[in-house]
Amino acid sequence: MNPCDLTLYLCTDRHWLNGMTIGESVERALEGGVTLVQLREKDVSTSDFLKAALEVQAVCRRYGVPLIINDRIDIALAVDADGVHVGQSDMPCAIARRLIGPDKILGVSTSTPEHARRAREDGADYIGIGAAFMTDTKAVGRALTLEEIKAIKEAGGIPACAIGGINEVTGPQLEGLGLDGISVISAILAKPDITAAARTMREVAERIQG
Ligand code: TZP
Ligand code: MG
Repeated sequence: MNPCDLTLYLCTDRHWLNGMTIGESVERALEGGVTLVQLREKDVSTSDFLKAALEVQAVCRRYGVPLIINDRIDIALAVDADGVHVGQSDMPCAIARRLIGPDKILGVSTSTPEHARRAREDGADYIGIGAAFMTDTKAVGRALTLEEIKAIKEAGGIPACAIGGINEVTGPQLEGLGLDGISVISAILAKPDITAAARTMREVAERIQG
């Protein structure tokens, strides 16, 4: 298994499956160079979440890419996933760390420098910073400025990726902010050729790193 590489971090979204299984869509993205996968399920039953987790885990393991579970620590523990990602209204980071143990990957969504500092103090391995740009995928209120993204990254002092509205047009604007990668849903999964879209976004990600 590769360590936690934030370069091109795919979050899943059932909305775009178009007849594929979630495992098939993730496999296409992995084929194009995704380095980390987060299973992000909203409004599914626990049993369907568990089923999806096992399906995506089997694919991720074949590619040696870690699988992170969004929000549901119980699902992560049940399948022995590689990590958990929590938002500001989810299980607090410090408690999540206690529940999953020291060796699992723990990520936290942040939108202020204070969130980022607290995430580091409470044992996060990485932060997601967003929303970087406006997006139709999630109600985000407003987009952060590039200066805010840089300040959040610096306050955290741990690996960080930006999320929200990142595509081949907006992504290059993130260069020079000190980011370790980008997290993407629709710029990969909403595209007819998921593998080609992932390849394009991988190039964007490598260009903006550091
Ligand atoms: N958190 C902040 S914005 C967002 C999440 C999960 C949605 C990202 O989706 P997209 O399609 O890459 O804008
Ligand atoms: Mg959440």
